[in-house]
Amino acid sequence: MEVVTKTKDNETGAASAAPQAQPVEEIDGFNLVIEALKLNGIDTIFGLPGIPITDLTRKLQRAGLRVISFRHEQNAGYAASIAGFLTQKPGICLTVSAPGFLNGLTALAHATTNCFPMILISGSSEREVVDLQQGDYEEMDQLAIAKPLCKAAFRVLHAEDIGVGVARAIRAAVSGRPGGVYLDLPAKLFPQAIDAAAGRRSLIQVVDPAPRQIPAPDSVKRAMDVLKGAKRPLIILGKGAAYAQADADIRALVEKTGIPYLPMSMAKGLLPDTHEQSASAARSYVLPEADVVMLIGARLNWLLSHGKGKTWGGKASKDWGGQAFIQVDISPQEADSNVAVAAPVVGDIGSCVKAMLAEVGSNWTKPPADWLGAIAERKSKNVAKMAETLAKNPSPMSFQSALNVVRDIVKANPDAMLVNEGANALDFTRSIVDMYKPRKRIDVGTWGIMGIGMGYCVAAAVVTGQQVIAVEGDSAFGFSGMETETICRYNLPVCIVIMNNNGVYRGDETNPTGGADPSPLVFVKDARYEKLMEAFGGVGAHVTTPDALRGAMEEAIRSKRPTLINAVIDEGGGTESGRITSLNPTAKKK
Ligand code: ADP
Ligand code: TZD
Ligand code: MG
Repeated sequence: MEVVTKTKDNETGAASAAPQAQPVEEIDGFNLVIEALKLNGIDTIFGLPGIPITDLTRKLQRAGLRVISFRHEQNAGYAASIAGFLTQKPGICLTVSAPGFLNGLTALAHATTNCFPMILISGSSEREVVDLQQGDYEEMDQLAIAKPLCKAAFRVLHAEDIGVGVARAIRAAVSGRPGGVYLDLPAKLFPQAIDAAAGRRSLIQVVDPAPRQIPAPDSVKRAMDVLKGAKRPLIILGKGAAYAQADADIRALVEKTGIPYLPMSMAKGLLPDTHEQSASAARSYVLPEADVVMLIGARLNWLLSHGKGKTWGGKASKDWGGQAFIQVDISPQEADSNVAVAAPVVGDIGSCVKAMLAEVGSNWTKPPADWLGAIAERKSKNVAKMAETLAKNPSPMSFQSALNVVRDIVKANPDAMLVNEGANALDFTRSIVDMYKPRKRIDVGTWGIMGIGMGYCVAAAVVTGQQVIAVEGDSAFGFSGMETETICRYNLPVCIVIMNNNGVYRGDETNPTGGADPSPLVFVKDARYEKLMEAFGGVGAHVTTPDALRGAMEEAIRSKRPTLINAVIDEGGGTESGRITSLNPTAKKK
């Protein structure tokens, strides 16, 4: 701990040479923050320096924490959010006041929406001046602005309260349903010095930050009774199940019951996508046909068509399809959010799945053969159709012919992290590229947000130490592209593949007026994104064939060097909004 030795007289300005002066050890706000974080196992900070936290970033590094400095706070924030998802520890994003804080706020809201534990720590200006609106440097009432966008928000005004502030932020982020927490640290707090021994005593090492939440036995029994009565059962695994790190028990539950399952995007790989019980390739068949659906860590939000309507066999767009839902979730308010839930099981997924496994025992009756057979039939038909498409080799490359290469590379490198954003670049990757291990696929999440790309790449590389592969739409990449410099600066093993179709969804739109401005949906044709990586000392490649793409990806993984591969894709190959055209008002598209 960095302490300052002073004599008591220093504080009154009297000469410290006085013989009766007692030396006292002091510790300041900077060091209390650092010690509080260290005490709670925080070892990595994602952020961007400036007043009033510049010295904090230096001191954090000096204290042995890893400080990853970004080019824009939003990317640091996304990095922190996904670090939280991957580690179950709150990811920390550190920013300056007002604009830096606001730049980080999108990611804080994103963390809350996605149930990822994250703490945004922002420096703030002088309270007295802010509250009287006297026009301080970067003046803003940050606490008030953060509150509606996060799970909890705290401000620390006195050095002796830093321990409590950090402890509360950690607990709020990781306990129950995880989420984003804001911690406001005013500039004046950092140089405040207090007695070092009292300072140390004021720090809190959080005991059991995310306590297990054991489901009520009768709720488990109710759920198992519903499941036992099913003729066409289905399990849906969401990213809450991936977050829970209960991989072996989840796999055992799926395998012992023999129930077909669908992984949501970030739950892919919880069981390998090639698992015979995976119903992914028969999704549009199983959703309307299933009679009992057990959701494990997945919400019935837009990504699951709200559990109703035609997707679920309902007659009209808002009609219930008649399924009985079982919902396993840590949030007691989640059930009945969109349709009735017949059997809510409230608890942490690890405990819930264990309790259900105990009920399954060894003589569980597997689902009826006609249900499994019907799924298998659809699956093999769709898989064969997909194989045909993947085998084609058109020029220019299609999304499919390019992603066939990524599919092989991921298969050969199952420990690699896959980052994915875009529209068509997202949807095609999700359906074509199989995942083999839990928590390897990280993507646009609940909001379908563009901009997570490079922040996620940095965090994935830093937190897991694994090779990272990013499949990026050319538009998606643009939101965080400057972080290629960050990737090079920290020399991270990141291979970015840009599916370059010259625009948002497609690159072939024109200005209907015939004027000089291009369509709002297109970019500079044949942009050479790979030069961006070369500018910072990384490797760039421009590829127009699957063979060249394969060679470049293999070389990136062999060398572990930061690499950007600009994969030229048919500019007419995409559809508007990818797979979610129906959500787009007035778009009746190609
Ligand atoms: P997806 O987008 O994959 O469908 P969602 O983000 O919609 O997943 O749902 C995740 C759900 O998982 C949330 O409702 C959240 O409350 C829940 N959850 C997160 N962590 C846990 C946990 N450890 N135990 C139980 N439920 C959890
Ligand atoms: N801004 C933000 C923050 N998130 C968004 N989702 C959007 C805008 C809207 N949007 C999408 O939903 S996908 C997308 C945008 C701008 C980009 C699609 O283009 P792309 O992918 O190049 O990334 P494809 O392969 O060309 O479809
Ligand atoms: Mg594009």
